[in-house]
Amino acid sequence: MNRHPWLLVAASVLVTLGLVHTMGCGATRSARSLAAEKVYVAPGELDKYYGFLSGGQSGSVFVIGVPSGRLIREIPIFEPRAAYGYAVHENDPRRQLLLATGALWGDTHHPMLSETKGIPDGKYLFINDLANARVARVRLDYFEADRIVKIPNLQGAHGIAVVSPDTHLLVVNGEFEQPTDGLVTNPAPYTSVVAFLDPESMEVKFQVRVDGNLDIADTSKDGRYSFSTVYNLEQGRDMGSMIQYDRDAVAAIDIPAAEKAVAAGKGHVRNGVPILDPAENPGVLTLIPVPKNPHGVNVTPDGRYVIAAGKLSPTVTIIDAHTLKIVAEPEVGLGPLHTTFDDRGNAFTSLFLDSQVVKWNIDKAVKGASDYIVDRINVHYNIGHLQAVGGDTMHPYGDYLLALNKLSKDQYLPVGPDMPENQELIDISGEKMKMLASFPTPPEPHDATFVPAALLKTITKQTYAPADDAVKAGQEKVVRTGPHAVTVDMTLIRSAYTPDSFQVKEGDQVTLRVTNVETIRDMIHGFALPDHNLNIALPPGYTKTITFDAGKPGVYWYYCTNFCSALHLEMRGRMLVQPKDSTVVLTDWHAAENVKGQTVPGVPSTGANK
Ligand code: CUK
Ligand code: CUA
Ligand code: CA
Repeated sequence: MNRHPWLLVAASVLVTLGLVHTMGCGATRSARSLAAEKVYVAPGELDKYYGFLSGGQSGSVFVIGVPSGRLIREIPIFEPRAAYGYAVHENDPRRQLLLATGALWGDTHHPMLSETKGIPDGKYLFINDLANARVARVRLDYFEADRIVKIPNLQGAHGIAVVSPDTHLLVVNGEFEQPTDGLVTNPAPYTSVVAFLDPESMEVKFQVRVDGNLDIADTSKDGRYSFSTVYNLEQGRDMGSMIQYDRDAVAAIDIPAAEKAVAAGKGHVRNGVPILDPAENPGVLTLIPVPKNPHGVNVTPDGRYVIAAGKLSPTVTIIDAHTLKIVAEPEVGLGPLHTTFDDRGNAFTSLFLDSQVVKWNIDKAVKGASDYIVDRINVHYNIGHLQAVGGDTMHPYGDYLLALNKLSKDQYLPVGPDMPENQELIDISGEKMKMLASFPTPPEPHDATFVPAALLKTITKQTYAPADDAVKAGQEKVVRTGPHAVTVDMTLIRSAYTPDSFQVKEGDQVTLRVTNVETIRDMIHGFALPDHNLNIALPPGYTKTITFDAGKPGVYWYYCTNFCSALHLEMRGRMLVQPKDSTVVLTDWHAAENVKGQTVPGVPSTGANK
């Protein structure tokens, strides 16, 4: 079909008009297109980076793609999560661990990647639970929390950091002060501790006592110091008394000196952990006075400086990371909270009250030059953390920065009385920062850290190696192990359960040991049992053992909750629960049922009644 030339002319005029038409946000359409292009990831293409966002009060970690902002995955950690069959049943060992270490919820704030030579090695992601003094370790090859530990003598596990450059230790700050001797000598002076954990055993090696609430942590790039902000040097118990001093402190702990003191037996052991009192161990703790109720503390990628954000002071304090002397205190704006870095000597500080990111040049600020502020960009609104890709390592990438904003106000339609939580992605590759995109993620993304997709690709494992307790195909069985106990060894593979039925009696405790014997990736099967609160998910090779009460007499269909094949809906089986005193012999469907107390390996429908 021929188009009239006039139509083409009209169309090109419209396009030209469109190009210069100023959009509501102040950007021209061409600026929009450029921004869109920078965050567009075509179907089938990969994001350049994977970002790990702490989920705040959701107790999880969210994984997003950068630059697309796509939500890729959720890693449940401190809370049960039905979507992943995680810690759902009351007898699930993970749920019991969560309860034993505090609660079925957590408040995750700071995701930290393990490092080798000052850059992420893709081995672990550590994440704190502020509320219950816990820290978890996520294995990045499986995207799964493999350790969750409770830290003794500490309340409010807030700032965490790995000791650079090789993850020698993990640092955890205690925010809420506790009576020094518990309640033994009440009223006792209150104090906090900084805990140092072995990243492999996750054991707390030692703690150092520091008075005043400990906030955020970072470490020097040479493994010498940990730095923690202390905002309540007043040791006030209410807000008014916490903001009396003009200066609080950055607490610098000399890690080798502390280790030496612990090795020499200088620690006071409490709940199995040696605690060093700095008064008895001079040189271990240095308090560097910084204004005022300081919040973030971030070490520059080259390891030269420590930047403490003033929060109630419009300044950041620049501290020499080797001499621990203050070298400059430049003004940056109102409510400075956190700082991150590019690879060209610039720092980016979040300004909570100004709702801005300010870019400033570190060398110029140290030299006292007047033109150290490079740029400012508005964010929407009330930014907390910000993180440039690699800004927390020795080798930042200098391309993208994620602003994690506390409030989104007019950015989205209200969702009920609430507004969605908001992230904004900023291009920091040029002199001027450019806003690229804004996207919501579930509440409350608190802080973020990133790995290149190219690294993740090399470490991700796609199947589990069968554990020692794995059930092998052909060795499925149903065994009555006691008057009120039945063990079911089960396997699953597309798309059937073996056995696909078993019988128990009312009052039985059923121990299900179930293995997904698939050997290819992405073949997760679920095991959901109606009215038994049982919902587990089994990745390929994975084994799970769980004991549950048989429940009321009846027929219960267990079924697969994860789509696995065209016969996914047919993937199910029956648990037949007979009444306690029943003598009925159930013979429907499967003749092999009702073999009294016998084990018939390999026969799918082995009875275990009587
Ligand atoms: S603290 Cu909240 S904005 Cu928990 Cu990371 Cu700075
Ligand atoms: Cu297995 Cu669906
Ligand atoms: Ca204070």
